[in-house]
Amino acid sequence: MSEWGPIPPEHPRYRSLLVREKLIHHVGSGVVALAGLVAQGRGEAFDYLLGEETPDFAHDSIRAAAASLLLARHPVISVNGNVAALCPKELVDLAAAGGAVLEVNLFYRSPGREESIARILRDHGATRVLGVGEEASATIPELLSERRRVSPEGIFKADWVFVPLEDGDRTEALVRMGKTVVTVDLNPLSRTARRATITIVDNVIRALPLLIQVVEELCNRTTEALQALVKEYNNARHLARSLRYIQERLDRKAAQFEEGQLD
Ligand code: PTJ
Repeated sequence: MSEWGPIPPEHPRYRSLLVREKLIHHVGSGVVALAGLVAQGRGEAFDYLLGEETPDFAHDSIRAAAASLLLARHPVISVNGNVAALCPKELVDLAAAGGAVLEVNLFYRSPGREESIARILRDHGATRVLGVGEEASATIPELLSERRRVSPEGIFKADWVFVPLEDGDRTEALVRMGKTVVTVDLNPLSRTARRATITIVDNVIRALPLLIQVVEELCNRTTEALQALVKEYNNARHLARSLRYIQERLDRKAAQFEEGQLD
């Protein structure tokens, strides 16, 4: 139900509108920051350019991300307001499949938000959620935003951190600390996309179920096989591929439009 009444299922952008409504609802519940709506709008614009489906090249980054998770000794999934609202169950399932710890980490930290996000994760089956209140007592060096406050048992000592929809400063800081940083970002030009070790250019809603599936598929592979998957991945080349994908898709669209085909 939107503010204006129910969204008709036959609306051409029904699914997209439902996602928006979910985020708007969670601004009200205190889970999503107001700026989370701006972030979603930016994501939607890039999703249009990708054709609103997981591009073929994204599967390679998902495979490398899954392999790197299975190789990690202390993997942590960093949860912000947007991802908690959009895919809470998938975050919990990914943590279970990959033996990772969940930690709430917010850019816009305000009283009650961390607790609301931890509650959503627990409602979806999480038994341990770090990063809430005083537990986030360690500091990421050289970082000024509230994201610098992390759990000493979680992000601080992690060797692998998953940071879907992240800001560039923290990605850079985590990489500088020697951690493997995996992100999901629809914008291949963002600083996070460029600085992360592995960037999945896709909508987090589509990417997370695929990532869980691949983690489950790869979990019995040998260390050498997993290392080979990570080694053959190159993030810069991957981002170049994503830009070419968008460029070629737009060229095809432009040619269609020139012929008067607007569908
Ligand atoms: O909950 P908080 O306080 O930690 O704040 C979370 C937000 C997302 C508001 C904060 O991290 C932020 O301001 O992020 P940015 O700098 O706007 O970056 C968000 C990035 O995520 C942008 O590059 C968007 O294109 C991208 N994005 C937005 N929605 C999605 C997405 N990528 C994948 N899937 C999405 N659904």
